[in-house]
Amino acid sequence: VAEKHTNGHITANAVGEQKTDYSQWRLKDEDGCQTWHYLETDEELKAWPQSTADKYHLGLETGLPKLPAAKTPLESAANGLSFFSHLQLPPGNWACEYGGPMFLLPCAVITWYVTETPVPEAWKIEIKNYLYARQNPKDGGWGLHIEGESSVFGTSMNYVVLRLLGASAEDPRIIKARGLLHKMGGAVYGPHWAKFWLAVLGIAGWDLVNPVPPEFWLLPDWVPLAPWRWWIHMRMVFLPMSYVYSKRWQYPLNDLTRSLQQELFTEPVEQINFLSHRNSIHVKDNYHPKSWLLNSVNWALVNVWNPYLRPNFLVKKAEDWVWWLVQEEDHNTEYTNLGPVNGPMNTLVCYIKEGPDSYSVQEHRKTLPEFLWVKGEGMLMNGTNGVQVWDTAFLIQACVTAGFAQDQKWKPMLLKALEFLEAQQMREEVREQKRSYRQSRKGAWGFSTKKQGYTVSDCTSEALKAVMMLQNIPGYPQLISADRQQQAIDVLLTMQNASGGCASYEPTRGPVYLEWLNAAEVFGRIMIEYDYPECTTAVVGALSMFTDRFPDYRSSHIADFKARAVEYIRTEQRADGSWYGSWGICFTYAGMFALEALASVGETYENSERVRLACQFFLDRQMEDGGWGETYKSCESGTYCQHEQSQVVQTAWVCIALLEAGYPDPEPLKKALKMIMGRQCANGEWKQEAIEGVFNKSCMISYPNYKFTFTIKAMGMFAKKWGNIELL
Ligand code: LAN
Repeated sequence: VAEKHTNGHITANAVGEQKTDYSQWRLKDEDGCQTWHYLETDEELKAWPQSTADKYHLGLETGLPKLPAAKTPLESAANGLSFFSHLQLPPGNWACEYGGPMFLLPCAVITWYVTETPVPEAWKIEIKNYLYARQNPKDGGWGLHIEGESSVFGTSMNYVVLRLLGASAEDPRIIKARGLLHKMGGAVYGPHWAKFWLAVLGIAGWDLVNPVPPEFWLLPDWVPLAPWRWWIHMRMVFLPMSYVYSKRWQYPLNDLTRSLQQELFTEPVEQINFLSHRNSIHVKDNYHPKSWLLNSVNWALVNVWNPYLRPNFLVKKAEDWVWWLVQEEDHNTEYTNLGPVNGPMNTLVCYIKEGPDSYSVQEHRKTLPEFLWVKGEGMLMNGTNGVQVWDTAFLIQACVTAGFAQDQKWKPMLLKALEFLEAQQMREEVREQKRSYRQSRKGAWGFSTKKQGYTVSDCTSEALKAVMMLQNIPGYPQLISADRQQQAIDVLLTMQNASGGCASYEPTRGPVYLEWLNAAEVFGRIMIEYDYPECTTAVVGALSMFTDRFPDYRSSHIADFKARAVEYIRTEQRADGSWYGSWGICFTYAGMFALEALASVGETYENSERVRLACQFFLDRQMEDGGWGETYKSCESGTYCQHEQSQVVQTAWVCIALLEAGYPDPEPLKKALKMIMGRQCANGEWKQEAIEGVFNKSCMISYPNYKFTFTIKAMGMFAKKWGNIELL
């Protein structure tokens, strides 16, 4: 196909499909804040050469050399590390695509559109390319996540994105998507969040949107339903959403949005009774149907409270309080915000409240790009502003486990990684911690960056473990003092629930029946924090390692915490020996953590019936080729769902699980490691396989660096236990 040059080396083929020149993209990493840049001039290109990491992430040829073929697990691990080491970024961290969810680009693109924020041409092109690449070939739609079946949420929202970015209504791919959308009943059958964005765009009336009353924020703190008790991701989305809802703010209609009104619905827009579609929802979108309680509350709000009762003074009070909380969130995160949904929504709130050229809106415009990522398929939106701390911590741990930390060859890389963790530890509480309902954070680590600034129980634990492991090795500097390690422990000790388990960002604050108010439809278990075996195990591990080094620091508190935490892990085990995983897919992920927790208190195959049962659960599921493979359906359904292909990452998880458990027979492990080694490329790389992670039971998310970190760890553990024997 003939290609012609346009501005900025963007090319278009004969059918008008555009593509940027991938040799012009660069990833910038400043203190862990990652942004992609499309360089346009020759001077820029010369001054800022493309790195190996850039090339790798963009799917370009890296030119990394072939390595001597690995025969033993440690050789394979070293080859993997050799490849992975080239992807380390200057501040010391690793980056990656963190895609999967298909409802995030709409948040950003719709926000840009209604706040009239210019979007660079190269971005528009690559966002469209990504969405086309991810369009389900079968029916032309999009699902909740990249591997999911088409839904109204995915299809309507991504359809809108494509059109806002300039796709023609007559493009065959758009026609196909529209056809599917109509077959599903049109955009009125989308979930709450889709309806919200349609109302913001002015495409639908606010009547279509179930209530998001800011008044809720005025409930006294003791009320069990008060929003401060909700899971942080829900309340921080509810917060700006309630402001926009209260204002009934809409973007003025224009030709494009008027046209979308005709395209997205199955009947002429003038004839649609939006109010009657408040609860319309397609089965594919209805993962968590609304409860009768929520339906009744919504009914009362729509029919009684809003039209007759809602006093103006209360509305003002609620909006003011919400605005204050939005400002605190913006301030505390330097406008990065907790996540990719509340970030765009806070932007919109600032725009409504303070105007297009305000400082707050300008800052938001600068930080939103931290969520975007470019890969071979185009530009997508990450689930967080990165996976910096998390992946870096695991890489350090894997290297120490495999004995690589003593090797001079890897020392500079690991030192850099340690420096990164040092820089990313949170050193201060947020201002107004109590009033803004924030968990303590001094000494903690988050998942991505210090700037984002949210404590996560297991991120703090994994980072602290990595620091302790490395600083324990002669030759590494004590970058993080004993004091600072103790601060991390102080935070962790605030995070245990009455059950003994640990949740993610905060101890659980609300009752389980809050789930009856789950209005999102597309997600399960989102309203409060729950106990997670994964998070609990990480904390147990950090506490154990810490007591080995500082036996006198808060020792009785730690011992009590650990005992109750491990007891919680025991009670979470299912009758078949397994544990359900909430953040990785699924039983293979949680089982690895649970067996680590049990091993940390000396409970192993030799002395524990439950550990033997857990091992058997895995052995029963080992595949012909020695690997394990589980599909994301496990997370949705709560039962182990066999993947047709074994997966490198899950196989590594199970190997780690069996090694933690002290499983006495090396044969299944050898078979598994052989499979992993067999999949390794000549340059040490492993290729991406099925998606690894999950949240809220229904949405999958990629952890592409796991194929390096967990394989290296598994090989290292095996070699330590059974020797670095030749397997291939
Ligand atoms: C994450 C990513 C990391 C993850 C682990 C650390 C792995 C976990 O052990 C604890 C929970 C945590 C921090 C987590 C929580 C929910 C997140 C932030 C995500 C899965 C990444 C994306 C997701 C977020 C909620 C996406 C936005 C969607 C909404 C429904 C608001």
